[in-house]
Amino acid sequence: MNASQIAGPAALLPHGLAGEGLGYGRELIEWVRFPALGDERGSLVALEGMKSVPFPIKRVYYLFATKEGVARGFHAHINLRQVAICVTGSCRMVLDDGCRREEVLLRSPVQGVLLREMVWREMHDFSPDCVLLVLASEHYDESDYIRNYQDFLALREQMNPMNQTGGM
Ligand code: T46
Repeated sequence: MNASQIAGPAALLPHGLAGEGLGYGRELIEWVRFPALGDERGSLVALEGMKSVPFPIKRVYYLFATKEGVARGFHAHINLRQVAICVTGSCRMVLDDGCRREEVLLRSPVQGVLLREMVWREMHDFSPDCVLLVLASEHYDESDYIRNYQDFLALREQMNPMNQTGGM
């Protein structure tokens, strides 16, 4: 796929992604923190869309029993926001916006990392007990995935407001 072939998905972006929506000028790594509501019995975390989670939650899934040495992800999403929380165990997540590539260690049930649109993600080094909980802003849609890194870079470049001429 080349940049001209992916003009379709870019043109169809429901949020009209550009600038802020694509994360320009923002930190690549954004943590979302959840207060632990504890008492003498233990701890509890409540995850609420548009409250502790910065979007309405349409889908929840979790990764568990990931085999040793296996890495997952290796894709970006055109129109999906997610928060990933390691509720038990740990894993390393790499985020890449085409300009910056940073990594975080997820190992806390009281904070998650925000996965914005058009950010390439990879997950590595899952501990045997890792349960990675993911809250998603949209239902599952395979057509929303960009699974080729070169296509991702081309689409990012095409959507960069610095490259927009402003007219047709
Ligand atoms: C992401 C990272 C963090 C479904 O049928 N429904 C779903 O909601 C999901 C998430 C997946 N699937 C199917 C699609 C594949 O046949 O489950 C299989 C494994 O999915 P995938 O290879 O995409 O899994 P990961 O771990 O590479 O990526 C997942 C999410 O798909 C992705 O959105 O951001 O976790």
